[in-house]
Amino acid sequence: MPMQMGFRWYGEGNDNISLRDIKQIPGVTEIVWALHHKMPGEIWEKEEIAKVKEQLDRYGFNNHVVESVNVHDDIKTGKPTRDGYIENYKETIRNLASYGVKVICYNFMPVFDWTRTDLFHPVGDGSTALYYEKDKIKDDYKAMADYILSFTEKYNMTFPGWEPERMAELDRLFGEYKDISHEKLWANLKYFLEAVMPVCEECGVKMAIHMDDPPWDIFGLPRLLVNEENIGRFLSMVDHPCNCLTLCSGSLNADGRNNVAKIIRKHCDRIAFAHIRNVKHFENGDFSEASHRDCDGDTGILEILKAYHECGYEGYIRPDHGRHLWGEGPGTVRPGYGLYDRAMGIMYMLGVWDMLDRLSENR
Ligand code: DNO
Repeated sequence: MPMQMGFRWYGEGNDNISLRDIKQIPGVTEIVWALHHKMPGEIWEKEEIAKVKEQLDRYGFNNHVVESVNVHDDIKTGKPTRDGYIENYKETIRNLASYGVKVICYNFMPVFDWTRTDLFHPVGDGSTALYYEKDKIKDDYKAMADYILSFTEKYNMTFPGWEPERMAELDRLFGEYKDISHEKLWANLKYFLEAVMPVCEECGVKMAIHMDDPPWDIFGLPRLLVNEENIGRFLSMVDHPCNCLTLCSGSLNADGRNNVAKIIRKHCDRIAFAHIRNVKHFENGDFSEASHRDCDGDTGILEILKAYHECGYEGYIRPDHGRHLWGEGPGTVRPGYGLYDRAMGIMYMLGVWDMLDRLSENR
C-alpha cells in the first residue's frame, strides 16, 4: 500500500473550496476534516460525524483523518476539571472510530496554535504566503491576537486554534499557564495520553500530535514538540503504537537546525500523518513559507520524500500550507489554505513519489 494523499477541507459552508474542486486533483483519496464549530472539550456527536461522512462518501473520499480534535486548556494546565474533559475526549474518539476515523491530529501548544506575523506576505512573484517576523513576537501577545482576529472578524472566517471565545480571555489564559513549566506540561501531556491510549487501542485509532509551530517558546509559554530530542522523549514517554506523530516538516524546519529527513528515518513507524511544507529562511531569523518545490525553500522536500519512500511509508500525507495565487487573497481563502498552490504541491509530491517508485522497481 502506498502513502495516502489527503487535502484539508474546512467543511460545507465553511470553505470556499468545494469537494468537487478537490476531486479534480489527481491522487487525492482522503479529506482531512474537522467539526470546526466545536470548542475544545466538547463531545463530537455521532449525528454530526455521520453528516460529514455522507458528504465525503458522495465524492468517494475517505474520512480517515481528523485535524484537529483540540485539547482543552484545563487538560494542558492539569486542572482538577481535566478528568471531565478527558472523558469527553474519549467519547469523541469512540464516536469518530465508529464512523471509520483512523487518525486524530491534535496539538499540545499552550494558548496559541500556529503563529505568524503576516498572513498574506508578498513572495516576490505576485503571490503571497504566511510569514514570521521574529522581532514582532516578543511580549505583546495581545497585538498579535488582535492582528489575527481582525482577519477572522473582517472576513467572517474562524481559524482553528484561534477561537474568538478563547482569545477574548487571553489574560485569564496566560494567568493559568503562569506556573506551567516545560516539565509540568510534559507531565500533563503524559497524563492525557495514558488516559486515552486504552480507548485508542480498543477502537484502532492513532493519536498523532502536531509539531509546535514555530518550534520554540513564544511569549514565555513553553513548547515541547520542537526538535529531534523532544520527539524522542515524547515517543518513549508513552511508548504505545497508538501514540504517534503528525510530522509537520514546515513547523519543525522553521528552526533550520532540525533535519526533518533524519527524524523520519528514525521514527517512521510512529508517524501516522505527514504534513509537507517548505520554508525559506532569512538571516535575521524571519521565515516565509514557500512553494513545495525543493529549491524554493530550505526544508529539503526531496530528501524528506525520499526518506518516507525508503521507509515504505504507508500513512497519510497532505500538502500543508500553500501560497495564495491567481486572485486568492484575504476574504477568498483561509491563510495558507488556497486551492492552487496546495494542488500544485500534490502534483509535485506525486511526481517525485512516482519516480521514486520507478527507480526502486528498476533497482
Ligand atoms: C496549521 C495547522 C495547525 C494544526 C494544528 C493541529 O495550519 O497545521 O493548525 O492543524 O496545530 O492541532
